[in-house]
Amino acid sequence: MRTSRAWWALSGLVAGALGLAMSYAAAALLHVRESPVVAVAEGFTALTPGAVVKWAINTFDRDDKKVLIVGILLFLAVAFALLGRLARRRWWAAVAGYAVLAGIAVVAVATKPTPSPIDFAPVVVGLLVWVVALAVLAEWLRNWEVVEEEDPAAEPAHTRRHFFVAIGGAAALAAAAGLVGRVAGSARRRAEESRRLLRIEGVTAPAVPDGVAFDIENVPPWQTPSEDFYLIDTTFIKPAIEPADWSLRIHGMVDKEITVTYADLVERELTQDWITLNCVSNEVGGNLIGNAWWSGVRLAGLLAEAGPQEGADAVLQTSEDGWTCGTPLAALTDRSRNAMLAVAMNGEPLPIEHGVPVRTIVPGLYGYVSATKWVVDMEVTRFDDITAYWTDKGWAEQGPVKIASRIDLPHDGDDVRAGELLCAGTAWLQHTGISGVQVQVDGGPWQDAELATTPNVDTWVQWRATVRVDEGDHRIRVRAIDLDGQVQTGAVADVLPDGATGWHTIDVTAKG
Ligand SMILES: Nc1nc2c(c(=O)[nH]1)N[C@H]1C(S)=C(S)[C@@H](COP(=O)(O)O)O[C@H]1N2
Ligand SMILES: [Mo]
Repeated sequence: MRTSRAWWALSGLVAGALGLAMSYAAAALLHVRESPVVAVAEGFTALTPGAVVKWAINTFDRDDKKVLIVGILLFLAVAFALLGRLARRRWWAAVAGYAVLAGIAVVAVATKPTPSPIDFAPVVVGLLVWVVALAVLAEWLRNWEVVEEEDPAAEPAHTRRHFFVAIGGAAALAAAAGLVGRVAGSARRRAEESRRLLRIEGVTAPAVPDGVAFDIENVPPWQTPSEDFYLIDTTFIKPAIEPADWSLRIHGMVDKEITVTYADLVERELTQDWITLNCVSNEVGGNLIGNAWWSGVRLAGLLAEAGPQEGADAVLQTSEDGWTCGTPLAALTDRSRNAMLAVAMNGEPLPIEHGVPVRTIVPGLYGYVSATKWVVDMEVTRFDDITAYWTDKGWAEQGPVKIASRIDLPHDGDDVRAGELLCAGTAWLQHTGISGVQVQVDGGPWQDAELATTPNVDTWVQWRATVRVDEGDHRIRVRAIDLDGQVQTGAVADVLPDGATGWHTIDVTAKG
């Protein structure tokens, strides 16, 4: 053993630092709220007895969090160095050590209030980078050892140089990743900060209206909290636009091109309403749907100021990140439809991932043809003259929502008690409205469900029904009827090109 243990320890340290820096950068770029280290620090605080936390706060004052983070980093530095040394003789033990550290981070992330799969990505990135970086460094160290072993007198300059280049490169990469993380993270922090300071005159947060919810346990709430609202977009890095830097240009086939700044916009009369938004990619029974209180400015008025010209039938919307969609002009100018430039969601400025400072909301259209987040440009045009992000990929030009209903209780595969069985769920056809919901057991007669109320035709409606099930396996289906009397079709269609159809069906087993 001629190469010193110190080189192995240093390799472990550098590989560890590179993994950490990469996971930090990944967290910042993916807009995961916290990097793994911060998640661990928070989990640690949550598990620490109150008295100790109080002592820490008293002792370190406002620096208590920094002290904890520095403590964790020091612990990791020692662990990385030891794992590096361990890797010399017991490679798999070192890998297992990294896996344990990653496991701690996974637990910390999983115990956050609303973890989503993407939140785990930084941990995975970190673990992969650790293992690969250590493998590369170990490879060069071993070569160096072999050369020394074979000819102790020889100067192993060649292999040594390779090792130094590798370890220097890894350290430089770690520094670069750390910098990327800092820059991406600080843009987000600035945007968070100005969002937090935003006060929009007139925006309210009303209570959930009476009678809209049955408040049945395990059924999604009628109002979707913003942090639980589904997220769909094509960005890896969410645009972080300061309101002061935002403006919207309305141009194209108009009499007068106009540009609206954020200050102009929020001075206008506000419109506020409950509106359900859903994604064309929502499978039958899926959860790419949410219902929120939106506040904004009606597009009908803004477009009237610009004056659309004869022959125009579409508005090509573009977001700051370059995503596009084509929206029927008529849906935006129709004064009976509350199409708006939304500035707030559930009484708060839009969350960054939901389009702060301004997004479009159009009741009755799927998001992919209407709900542009971070919207900055609207060109009045003709469908014949444009294509947009999703229509380029084979989705339909027009995207009116389709009638749908969902069973939220019981769940597919549940064991239930034989006898009376409470079923509950939601149904929707925004801009038209739902007049009835029916459930069916084992292909029998359709039974009317009870409907909750709705404040307008633009939201989903909750339903409940009690059915009888004998002991054994059963299949339960649901269908909705719209306010024009049209019954939801049972014909199955895929989400591509213009939205899924078919009855949501679940299987349950009733036991005595
Ligand atoms: N800028 C931008 N806006 C976008 C998208 C996008 O990819 N980029 N996706 C759309 C789609 S397909 C849907 S379903 C809704 C989802 O909105 P949400 O993420 O706020 O729920 O946003 C729409 N607006
Ligand atoms: Mo969507």
